Amino acid sequence: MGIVNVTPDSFSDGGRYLDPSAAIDHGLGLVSAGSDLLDVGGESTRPGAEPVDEPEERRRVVPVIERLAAEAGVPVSIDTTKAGVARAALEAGAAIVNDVSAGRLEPDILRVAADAGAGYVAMHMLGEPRTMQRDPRYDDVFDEVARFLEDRLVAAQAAGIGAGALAADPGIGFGKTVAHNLELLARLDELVERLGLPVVVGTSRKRFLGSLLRDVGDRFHEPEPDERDDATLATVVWALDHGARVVRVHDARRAARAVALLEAIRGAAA
Ligand code: PMM
Repeated sequence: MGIVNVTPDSFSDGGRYLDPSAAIDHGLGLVSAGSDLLDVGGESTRPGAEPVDEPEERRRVVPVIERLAAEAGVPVSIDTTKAGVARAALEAGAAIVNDVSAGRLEPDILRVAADAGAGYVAMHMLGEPRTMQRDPRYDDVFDEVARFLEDRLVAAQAAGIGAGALAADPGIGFGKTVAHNLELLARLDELVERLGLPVVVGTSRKRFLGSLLRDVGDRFHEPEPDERDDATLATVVWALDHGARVVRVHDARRAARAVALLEAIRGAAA
């Protein structure tokens, strides 16, 4: 899943694709580079980010989705927590709703996805983006994330989304310390087995990768977001080898090459 952020303030690519034609070109480029899905978002979920109102979010994403849905040749998802944005995006040709609130912020988003027969990704987040990284705490991060996702998937089905249209995401970096992110990745195959549906993982360029490299020792400095694609790849390969079905990435070319190699090794093992 290639990321198209139509925002001025996303943490790694904010402002680069705010202009619709730049975002469309970027999305088409991600597909040429190997993306099988495109995820278009108009509101940054960066820790501390300020919310965007619905008309502005719609204004950012709808023209980009219209063109990408018509031309990219792959399904397009809308990364939003707002029911009205999801509806407009689905009317513009999106096929999937990627909701980092899992329907907690605007419960109607579930019905919007159900009525359109769209796919729906429910992601775990502790709290909300403005405050989620202020001292996140869990008694048992794995169990709490798994339970949350189970509950939200039940709510999604109750709203009419078919079981076959659902996916879940542990929400790496959304109200989680480095240790929480590591435990969720380390136990990903357990999560996949417990949920019994496709799992999406988004680690691309996230801050915990920089923190981990810094903490490994003084051989590495802490890389800036756009220097984290190699670290991202380690987690992409890990995630796919531990049951993830979708990885959400900024650098589709590197990820697609890693996937091709992983598949070659798997093919030889079979
Ligand atoms: N991460 C971001 C935004 N949307 N959606 C899902 N399903 N999973 C994620 O991990 C996720 C997401 C934040 O990253 P960005 O600002 O680079 O888009």
